[in-house]
Amino acid sequence: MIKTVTTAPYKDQKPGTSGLRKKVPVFQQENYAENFIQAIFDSLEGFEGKTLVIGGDGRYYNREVIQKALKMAAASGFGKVMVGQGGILSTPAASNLIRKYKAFGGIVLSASHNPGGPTEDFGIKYNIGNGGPAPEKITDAIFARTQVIDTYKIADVADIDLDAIGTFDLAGMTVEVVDPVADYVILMEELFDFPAIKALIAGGFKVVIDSMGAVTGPYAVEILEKRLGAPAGSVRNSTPLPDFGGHHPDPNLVHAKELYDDVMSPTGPDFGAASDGDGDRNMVVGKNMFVTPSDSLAIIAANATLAPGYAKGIAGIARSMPTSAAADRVAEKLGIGMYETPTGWKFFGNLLDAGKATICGEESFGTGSDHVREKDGLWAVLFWLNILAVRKESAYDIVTKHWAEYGRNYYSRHDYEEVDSDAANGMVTALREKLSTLPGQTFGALKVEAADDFAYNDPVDGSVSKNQGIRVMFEGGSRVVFRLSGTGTSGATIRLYVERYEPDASRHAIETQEALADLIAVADEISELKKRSGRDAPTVIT
Ligand code: VG1
Ligand code: CO
Repeated sequence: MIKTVTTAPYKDQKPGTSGLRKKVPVFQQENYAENFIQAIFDSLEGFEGKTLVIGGDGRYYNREVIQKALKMAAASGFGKVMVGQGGILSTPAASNLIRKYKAFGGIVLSASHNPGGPTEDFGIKYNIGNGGPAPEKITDAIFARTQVIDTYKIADVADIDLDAIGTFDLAGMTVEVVDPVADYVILMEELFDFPAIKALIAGGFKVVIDSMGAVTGPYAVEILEKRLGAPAGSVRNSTPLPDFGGHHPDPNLVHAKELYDDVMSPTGPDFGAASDGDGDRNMVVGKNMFVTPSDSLAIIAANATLAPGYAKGIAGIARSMPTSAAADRVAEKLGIGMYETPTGWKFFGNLLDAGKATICGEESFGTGSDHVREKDGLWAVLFWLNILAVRKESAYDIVTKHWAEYGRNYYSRHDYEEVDSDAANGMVTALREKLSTLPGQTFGALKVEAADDFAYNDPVDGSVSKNQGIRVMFEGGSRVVFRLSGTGTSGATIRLYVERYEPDASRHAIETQEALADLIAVADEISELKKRSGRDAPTVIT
């Protein structure tokens, strides 16, 4: 029943910030997905007879790759695979299953916030036994293996019915098709004050969630509508579709604009949220208050004890380097540890496992905690609802009071998408060469204090990750950061991150782009971003 198939390496299977992402037609090449999956298995040791979790965000090609992965797991000697019904598992739900059932690891099929469909994106990522993304040591080994792979093993058997919950045999391996939502809901009910949120909603507080045709639909319907009593229809675009119904499931001010406009209208809902393709991100919007992800992290951390799961307090906070320093001030006040990591959730795993950090976040709409080892979109939404329910104040009041207490970190990210790769690399190289000459230079009222290419020394395992983003820091705490995206699939995406700290509460109501205008101009002067990219404006401003 087990066949060994001869194959040849593909040279382009290097995992990025979060797994391998390519266009669907690339994944549909002969043996392309098989090569990568076999390379994962070949890079692991000791999984004989153990359990693997498999699921995806429902995008185009999800079911086909799940069938391949099941047959290959059987051929490689796994004892059991737990797979979400219909092939569905959000990234945080997959992380939870791995942890709860002590699986050896998991394969999550998703290209997350990238669009889906026959000519759009697909992705494969591997998660380790703690439930989190494989660390660089493993992704490097997987890539090395893809470069020399010459065979893969697969069970030559019929497909499993992914829509039927139950236990099946596949070439001697057990396949358990599970409800993708049930265990996740149990976890959320343990962490948050559901009765308080239910009372808030029963009192007329109107909440909407836009699942953008992606994976969070079934989770959000079960939690918000069925458990918390929000009226039917409160979850929009709630059926996961192979092309996300044409939505670009990136919860930002461009792609979730409808929801944003609705919440901002005087008669619209009181609170809205959107999530991305695989359910690990969140955008949170209160009436007249868009909450930046960096502020969201800080405010969740500052109010953490209001949620039952965090009532005893938090041990530390971790944020990715480009995320604003708003959370740092909260950590300082609480007298707890603060960690700054490179972009990508895989860097939080060690800190969470070691108990150094309880809450983590990224500026890219990702927030999470030690409840799983991934960022978790619905978790963040529930955390906000819990805080709103207990404090009985609006999101607007909560955010402005937070700024008054801690100061405001004005913050924005500018993305230049699908830029010519050589032009983008040229910009980064030129910036690197300039770094040592920048300190001491002045640009208008701004004086450069320090400039570097961020390197991270993991305090738990001692590993070092270099070249994680160019930082130019100015006196007074302002900074600009440049990075190239590691998740895009065509050309290069340049990300510019801009931050200014404003302690003075009388200056907290300035429009963000205005408050950052001089820094944005200096960023362009230092990097020649516009000239080199050939663009006069960013594709997306957050
Ligand atoms: C982006 C974000 C990063 C996030 C990553 C994966 O990476 O900036 O913060 O961890 O996506 O998120 P990059 O390399 O494109 O900047 V997801 O929701 O796509 O799994
Ligand atoms: Co995602």
